[in-house]
Amino acid sequence: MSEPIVVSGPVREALAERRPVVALESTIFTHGLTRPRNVAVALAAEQQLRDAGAVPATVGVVDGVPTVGLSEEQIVTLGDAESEVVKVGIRDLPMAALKRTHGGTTVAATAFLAHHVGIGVFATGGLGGVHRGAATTFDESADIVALASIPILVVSAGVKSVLDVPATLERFETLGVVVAGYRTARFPGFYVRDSGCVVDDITSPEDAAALARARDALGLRSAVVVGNPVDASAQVDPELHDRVLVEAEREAAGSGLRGKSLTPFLLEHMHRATDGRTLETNIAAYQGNVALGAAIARALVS
Ligand code: PSU
Ligand code: MN
Repeated sequence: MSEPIVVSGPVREALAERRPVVALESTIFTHGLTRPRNVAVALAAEQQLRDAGAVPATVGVVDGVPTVGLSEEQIVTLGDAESEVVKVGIRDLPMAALKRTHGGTTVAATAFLAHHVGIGVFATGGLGGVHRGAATTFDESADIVALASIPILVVSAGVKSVLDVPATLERFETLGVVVAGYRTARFPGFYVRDSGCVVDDITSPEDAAALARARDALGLRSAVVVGNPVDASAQVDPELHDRVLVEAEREAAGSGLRGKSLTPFLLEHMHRATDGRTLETNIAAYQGNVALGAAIARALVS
């Protein structure tokens, strides 16, 4: 039988030589960002990691095969409007294998695959979490359960602010997920710097690496979530943000959207309603997280 998970040569070598490796997800460019910007952002993130002395490991599903360390050609294929690409969470991996589909992996599926092959650090834009109204819909992202059970370190700009951030932080607390604010004691709010929620702060990539080491030394199996706020100059005006979000939610509710199409729908609505402002913020936040991810991966191997 062939390998269930393919790891690229460069990623395998880097891991064997204990060089810094940072995993990147693919849902962010298959379902989160608009084309053709998406592929440019994905490739730029990889280059940013190389320039910072880390090896990029973009994770995705190619013809049903979970792949850690997509080639440039594979990134282009997954990000291309012509190919049919599904959003792949953990539970979608077997179905994608059966149907041999291409897939963009979510935070949950990326964390699972990256940890499985021995990667300790992962950078993304915004995490999934508890949806607003989840008390009746039960809609909470599989990212939550993944972060509760996969010992990886994830750098994000917080939980996507279209979600119920306080409820998500409550779930993290319940499930034992380690949460830290990078140079802030306020958990970041993805499109905005401050979600209004309080967290413990850390001040350096070495602090983040030390948290992951302490977690491992204790044998804890949960993720370390490092919340890294987007630059002040790039955040969405909080008032605009809240106004547009009310509309986005109303439209989503009106269209009866459920399941995994809800998050992409909300993000897309926010992008359109702000004339692309949130798109720029999303990209800026992602770049900041990639930079911090590289620094943490370096600290982890030194
Ligand atoms: N961050 C972004 N854009 C995205 C996502 C994250 O900047 O599109 C994706 C992530 O892959 C995350 C997923 O895991 O949205 C959450 O989707 P859901 O709520 O259906 O679990
Ligand atoms: Mn959902």
